[in-house]
Amino acid sequence: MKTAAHWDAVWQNARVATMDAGSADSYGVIEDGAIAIAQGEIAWVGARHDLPAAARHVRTYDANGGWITPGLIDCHTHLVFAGSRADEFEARLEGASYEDIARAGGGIKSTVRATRAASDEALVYHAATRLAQLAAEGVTTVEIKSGYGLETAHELRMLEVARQLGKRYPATVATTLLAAHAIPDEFAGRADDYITLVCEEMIPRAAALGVADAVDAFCETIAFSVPQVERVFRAARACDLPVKLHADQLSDLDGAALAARFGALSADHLEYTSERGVAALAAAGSVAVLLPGAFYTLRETRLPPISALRERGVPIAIASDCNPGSSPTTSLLLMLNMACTLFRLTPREALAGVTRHAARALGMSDRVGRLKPGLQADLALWNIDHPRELCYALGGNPLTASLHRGVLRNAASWRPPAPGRNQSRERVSRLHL
Ligand code: DI6
Ligand code: FE
Repeated sequence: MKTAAHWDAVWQNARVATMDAGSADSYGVIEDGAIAIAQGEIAWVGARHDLPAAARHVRTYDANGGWITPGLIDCHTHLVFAGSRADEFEARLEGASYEDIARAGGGIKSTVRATRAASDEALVYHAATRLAQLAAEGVTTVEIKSGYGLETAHELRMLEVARQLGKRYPATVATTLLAAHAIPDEFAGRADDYITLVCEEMIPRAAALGVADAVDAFCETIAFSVPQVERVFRAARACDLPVKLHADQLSDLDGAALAARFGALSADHLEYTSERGVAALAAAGSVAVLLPGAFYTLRETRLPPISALRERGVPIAIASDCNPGSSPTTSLLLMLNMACTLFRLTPREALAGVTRHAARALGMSDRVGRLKPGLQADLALWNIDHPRELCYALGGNPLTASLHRGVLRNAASWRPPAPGRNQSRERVSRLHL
């Protein structure tokens, strides 16, 4: 542990919610707290009166009596994509069904077309804009999935764009290969052949290039079957990549149990998950990631099995699922409110869902998600009277400042210059793939 002589900064005059497990109130409240930072890591957390005497010589920042929580973590997004599906939103309100739209070539496929056609610069620009919107509400770590390329070069390009975001902007980015998201037109009627391509080419290449931290799949009647996902997971395992799963979102295919069999970091959505599936998740130690934005947008009425998850002690995370079809949102604070209002999570459960449990869903518990010595100094400072207010408000943004790896950041200045209008897909390989 670094002594005060090596500290770079001390934040004080703060009320701290460490979100560390085991604390009596589960927010981990320290009234009149202080946090010391050294080389981008948290060096010390505690009550101000316990600060060592040498802290006097360290540069001190005043939190003005506000609250400090861990930087928030959005552990399930599809942040990199081009185009908008507002036309489909409008068409549905004028009577078209989701199926009509898909048959007319819309839905996920329309986003695949727009994403393939977009230049690297356009993809970075739009994703950076969304990342800045998340960051403006205190998000310091974000998971980003591919899945709108559905072709080796384009899937790898999406992951590379996500990696670039993590290098260019002050946020930690975890990437997930979701090549098994939909069956591309080129493989219509040949889903097994597409899965072969995913297993034999996409996963090994993503692993070799180091652009994927995990592998995900969409297990659903309209997407991939259990045996197809098992092939994907075996290929991931052969490359030492952990897995996650879009499970039981629209029907119960026993997706949660499938994820558990492979020791998945998380199983996500879970509206139709059975008791058996919940028991399997508990035994495997997988996190249940709930996505209230998709539940709301699709006007789903079947609730995820919250009480069973609680009873079995399955850690629950909350994420935005930011995507242009089923969850067009970049507000994790709104997701906190929806998790409480729609799913009846308590504010402390919801807040754990975007901090310590979200970190676990990414396999990053030793780096982010709590205020604890040795973890990244990712902090969100809030003008609130109690952390429950982060869940209570429907809109508004009480963030006053945030730090990523100990550095104060300004999300408002992130937006890169807008790319020219006519850049197109000759740029596919520019990101050294
Ligand atoms: N489940 C979802 O809700 C999104 N992907 C998935 O597997 C939908 C993505 C989209 O409609 O573009
Ligand atoms: Fe998703």
